[in-house]
Amino acid sequence: MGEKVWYITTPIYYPSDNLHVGHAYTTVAADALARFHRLKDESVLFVTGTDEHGQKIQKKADQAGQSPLEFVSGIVEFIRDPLWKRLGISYDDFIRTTEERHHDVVQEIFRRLLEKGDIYKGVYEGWYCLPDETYWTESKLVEGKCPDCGRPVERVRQESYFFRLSRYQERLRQYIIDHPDFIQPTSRRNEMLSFIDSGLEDLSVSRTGISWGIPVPGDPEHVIYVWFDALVNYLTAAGYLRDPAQFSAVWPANVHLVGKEIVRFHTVIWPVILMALELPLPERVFGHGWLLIGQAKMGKSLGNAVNPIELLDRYGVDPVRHYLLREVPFGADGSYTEEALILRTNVDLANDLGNLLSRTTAMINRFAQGGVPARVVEADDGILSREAAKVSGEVDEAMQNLSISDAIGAIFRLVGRANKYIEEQKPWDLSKNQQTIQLSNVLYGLWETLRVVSVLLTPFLIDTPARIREQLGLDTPVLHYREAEFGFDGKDIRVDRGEPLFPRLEKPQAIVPDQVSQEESLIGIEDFQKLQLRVGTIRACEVVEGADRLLKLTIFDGQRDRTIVSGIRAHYDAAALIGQQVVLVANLKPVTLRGIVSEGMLLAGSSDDALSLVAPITPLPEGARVK
Ligand code: ME8
Repeated sequence: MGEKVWYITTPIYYPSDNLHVGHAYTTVAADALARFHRLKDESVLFVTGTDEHGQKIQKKADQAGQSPLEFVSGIVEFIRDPLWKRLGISYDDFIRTTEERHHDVVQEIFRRLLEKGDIYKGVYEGWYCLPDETYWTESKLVEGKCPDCGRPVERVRQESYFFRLSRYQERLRQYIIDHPDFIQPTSRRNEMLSFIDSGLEDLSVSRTGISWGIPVPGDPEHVIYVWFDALVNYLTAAGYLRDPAQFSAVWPANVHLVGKEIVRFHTVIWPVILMALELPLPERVFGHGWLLIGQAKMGKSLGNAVNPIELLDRYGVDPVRHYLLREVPFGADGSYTEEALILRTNVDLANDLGNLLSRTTAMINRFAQGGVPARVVEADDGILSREAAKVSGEVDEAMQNLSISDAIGAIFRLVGRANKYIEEQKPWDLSKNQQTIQLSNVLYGLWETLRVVSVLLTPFLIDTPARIREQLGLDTPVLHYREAEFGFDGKDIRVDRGEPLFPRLEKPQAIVPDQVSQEESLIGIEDFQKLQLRVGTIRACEVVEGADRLLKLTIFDGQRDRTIVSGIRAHYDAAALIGQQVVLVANLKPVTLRGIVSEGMLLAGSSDDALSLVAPITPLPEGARVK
C-alpha cells in the first residue's frame, strides 16, 4: 500500500453572492496547513469548491433573470480567479457540485442507502429555514424561528425521503466518546454530544417542487436535499466509486475545516452517511470561530461583508494572510478591523521582521563587505541556534494541533529574539574592538536566523520568504521544512541591501491629510533647528514606584548618563528596554516628576492604544544628532 495522502478540505461555499473575508479566513487557514504538510514532504490533497444546488440559489438566479447554472458560473469563475488566485490558495482540486462526477456519486450513494433501508419514503411535515436550507421540527425552533440563524421558518408538508439518523444515534455517540480528537475544539464536541443526547430524528433528504438539484434516482419529482448533496463532495473529490486507487490513498480525510455554525452537519449527518456506507470517518472536524464586525458575524446576508479583493488591492497578499492567520487564536471568534490589520502589518512585518532584515544586511555590508561570514563554533554562544531549533519544533507541534496563530507567534518570537541579540552583542563595538571571530559569529547567526525564518514562514506567506532570501543572497526556493535549522554554509554568498520589506502603513483616515490645518501649523526650518535630537542607548531602566505609567531610564547620550522619566510603562517591560537605542530631546528644560529630575524626553510614535519608541533603523554612535 502506498503512502497515505494528507487530505484537507474547506466547506464548499454557496456561490449565491461574491465571497467575503470570512470565507477567505477558512480557505487561507486550510492553505497554510496544506503548504505546511507539503513542506514536510507529505503528499497532500487540498480541496475546496462550491455548493451550487438548492432553492436559495434558484431564487437568486430567477431574480437575476438567469438560469441557475449561468448565474453560479460567473461567481465560481471569480472565486477561482482572481479571488483564490490572488490569495495564493494552492488547492489541488476545486469541486463544483454541478459536475457530472459528483452527480453520479451522489445518486449512487442515495441508491445504496435506499437499498439498505437507511433511506425510506414518507411524509414530511414541519418547518423549513430557506436561507439555511434546513428542516426543523417544532420542538427545535426557538421562539418559532430557526434556531441557527433566528430567521422566520416556513411550514411545509410533502412526500419526502428520510434518512434514518435515529438508527445510528447510539453508534455515533459512542464514536465521539471513543475518539476525543474527532470534533475540535473540545467545546464544540460537548455541544454536539448534548445535541445528540437530545435525540436524533430521521432527516428529510429530498424536496419536491424545485428542480435545481440532483434528482432522486428513479423518482425525478424529488431532488436530493442540498446538504446531503454537499457533504458528499468530500467523497467525490477523494475519488470514491470512480478511482479506487486514489480513494484508498486519500480516505479518510485528515481534517475537515469548517466554521462553527456548520459543525453539526459535519459531525452528525456526515458521519452517519459514512457509517451507513461502511466507510471510515474523517480524523477530525475542526470548527473555527467567526470573524465579527462589532458583535455580529460577518456575513453575506447581514450587509457587513468585507470584500477580500479590496484588501488585496490596498495591502497586498502577505499582510492580509498574516493578519487572518495571526490575529485570532484559531478556534475562537475575533473582531475584524482594518486598523488591526494595519497595526499587525506595521508591528510584525514592517518593524520586527523588516528591521531585522535591514539591520542584518546593513551590518554584513558594513562590517563584512557584504559576504556572509563563517561560523566559528568555539566562539559561538549558540543563543540564536538554540532558539531557532526550539521555535521550529514549536511551529511543527502547533501546526499538528491546528494552532496556526501560535505557530506564527513562535516565528515572530524568534525574530524578536534576534533583534534583541543585536542590542546585546553590539556588532558595532565588536568591529571597533576588532573582536573579529565574535563579530563573524554574530553576523552569521543573524543571517542564519533570517534564513530559518524564511523557511518557517513559507506555509503562511506567499512572496515574503523569497524576498527575504533574495536580500540574504539566496536564489533557491525553500524545499523542505528540514531547512529550518542552523548549519547552512554561507560561503561565497553575497548579501544584498534591498528595499524595505514592508512600508509602514498609515491609518486609512490619515492617508488623506487635512490641508487647512496643515498649512496653519507649518513651521520654518529655524524652528526645527531649535530642537536638539540625539541618539542615546538605554543603560538601565526601572519602574517608578507608585506611578503606574512611568519608567525611570538611564540613557547614555555620548557624553554622560542622563535620567529621563517617561510615561511608557504600559507599553514596555523595563528589562526589555535595556540596550535599546532611542532618540531623545536633549535640550529640554529639566522637570521634576515624582521627585526625580528628568533631563529630557524620548521620542515615541503613538496612535490610539499603540505606542512605539522612535529608534534609528541601524545602530548609530551615541550622541549622533537627529535632523
Ligand atoms: O455553509 N467568520 O456555505 P457558506 C469565519 N455551502 N468564517 C466564515 C464567516 C465568518 N464571519 N463567514 C463564513 C455553507 N465563513 C455550505 C457548506 S460544506 C459541505 C457546505 C466561512 O458559503 C466558514 O468556513 O455559507 C463557514 O463555515 C463557511 O464560510 C460558510 O460558507
